[in-house]
Amino acid sequence: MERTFVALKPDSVKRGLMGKILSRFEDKGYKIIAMKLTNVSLELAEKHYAEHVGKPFYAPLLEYITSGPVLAMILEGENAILGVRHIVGKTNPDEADVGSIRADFCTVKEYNAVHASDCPESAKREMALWFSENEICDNYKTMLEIVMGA
Ligand code: FUP
Repeated sequence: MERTFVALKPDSVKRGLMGKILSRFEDKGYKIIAMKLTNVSLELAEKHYAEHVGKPFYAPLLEYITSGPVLAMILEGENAILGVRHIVGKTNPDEADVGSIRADFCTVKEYNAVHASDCPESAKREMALWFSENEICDNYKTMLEIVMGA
């Protein structure tokens, strides 16, 4: 079982798309084990996007991610990192597969609705950056787990 970090960015929150986007992950069967609506400090934004320091879109990216609340979460499931990235779609909505979140809910890569960890190392780093251990609720079973006797 794999865990991954997902964040619905400020455009998703402001446009009232949280429920619709969240349902994509729930419908697929991922288990939500942590979630919070939170304002992102500049310090957290800088740490989160450290790999993009120096790139032309870095400053606007920080401004955007700190411009309003973000719905941060940890999802768990089989091959969750790759599977969630597939549901999210490519960075540029023009290139994202139809049916993916970025294809269906946004038009430009600068405001692309959602973040999802891109590899196990990023997932581990981002989960630790955004959540403390006591915010993780992995002490319950989903209906699927109950039915499967997991
Ligand atoms: P992704 O992993 O799909 O979120 O994409 P990246 O890590 O490459 O980029 C992180 C964020 O930077 C994107 F979600 C949007 C922003 N970005 C731009 O604004 N312009 C670019 O050319 C590339 C990324």
